[in-house]
Amino acid sequence: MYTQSFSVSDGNANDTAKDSAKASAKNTVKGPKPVPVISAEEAEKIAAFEQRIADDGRIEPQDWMPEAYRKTLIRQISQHAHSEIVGMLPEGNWITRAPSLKRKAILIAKVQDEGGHGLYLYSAAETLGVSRDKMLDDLHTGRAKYSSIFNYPTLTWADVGVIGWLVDGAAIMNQIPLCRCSYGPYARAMIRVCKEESFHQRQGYESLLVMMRSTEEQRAMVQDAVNRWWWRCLAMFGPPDADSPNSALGMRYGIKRFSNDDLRQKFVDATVPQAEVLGVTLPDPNLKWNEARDHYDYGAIDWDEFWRTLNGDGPCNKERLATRVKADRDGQWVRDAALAYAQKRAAREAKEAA
Ligand code: BYC
Repeated sequence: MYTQSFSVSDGNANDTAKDSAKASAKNTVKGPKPVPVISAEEAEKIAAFEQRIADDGRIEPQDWMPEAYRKTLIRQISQHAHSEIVGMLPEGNWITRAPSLKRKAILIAKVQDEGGHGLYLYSAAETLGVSRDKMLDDLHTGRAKYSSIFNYPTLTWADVGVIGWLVDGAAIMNQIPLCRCSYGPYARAMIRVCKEESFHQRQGYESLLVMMRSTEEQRAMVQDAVNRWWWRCLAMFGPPDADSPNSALGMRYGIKRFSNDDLRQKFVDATVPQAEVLGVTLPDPNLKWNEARDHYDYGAIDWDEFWRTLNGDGPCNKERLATRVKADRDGQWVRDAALAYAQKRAAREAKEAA
């Protein structure tokens, strides 16, 4: 939790420092290093912001905020939004092949929910002054990240259930604390997202329960899917705390409430009993209850694979990006038509009012 005055200078103070340094460089050839100057007004704004964070209050779009806070939120919220809309693809792939009308209806609703989550999140990011076009351009050109988990293929119907159980389960574990994040629009968006994710997780688990109570072949299909998705889900929480460059800032600003490793541990502890009820084996020989720690111990995650996937070399990176770019291009005529209609309507209303 944030408790102390900032030891890392915020963006605004930095800008002031840079401006002051530039001015000094212009006016003097040599001399002492310029000391950053913050006006009394600026210092007051920083203090008010710090106090709001320390009091666990919410920062709203119209409030003053340090540039570093704005930037880290834009980075996280836009990546989160991209994850939602790319996350529609692996499951969307199974809509035409769902095994019954009921499963098809559930899957369509779930994929639609993910699209909705993307929209709330893009809207929340827009309140920070970044345009949706810019965010999408960053996604389409590979400048922005989206969750590593969506760069893997969904090979069987059991993968769809496992995504619900484990991927959505991991997403909820990460996202519940975000409902208390310091930025109001993000926190409010996350409340609705978490309610829907929790339904997604339960429907995934239920569909796996049905398969586990069925034939030997179906049980084997579920086990195979669990074997392929388990370790990727653990990696979803992000790099170990010691290798997480953004955590310190996120925690200090009340955006992140728990570290990557803490959330990963919570997920393991919650999931092991669920796997037992389901009757599947989690693919980790080192998974053991540790009485002293009051937690499960687990084996080593393949971080090389994680970073490779993040850097564009996962099994489906190229396919996922190409699909998003095509969807955007194919939807251009809809956006053009909506804009033309809005302009026509505004012109008619203006004429009528005149
Ligand atoms: N995938 O310093 P770190 C979902 C990046 S699923 C890709 O620890 P931070 C859904 C990280 O961005 C999940 N990239 O970063 C579920 C950073 O790169 P940059 C989406 C990852 O921000 C079902 C670098 O690695 N959820 O919603 O402190 C269906 C170093 O990491 C990943 C969210 O986005 C990863 N797994 O912590 C549909 C939740 N992990 O930006 C959809 C909100 C790390 O410096 N986000 N990186 O270039 C968060 O809570 C945090 O941003 C993270 C990372 C825990 C993900």
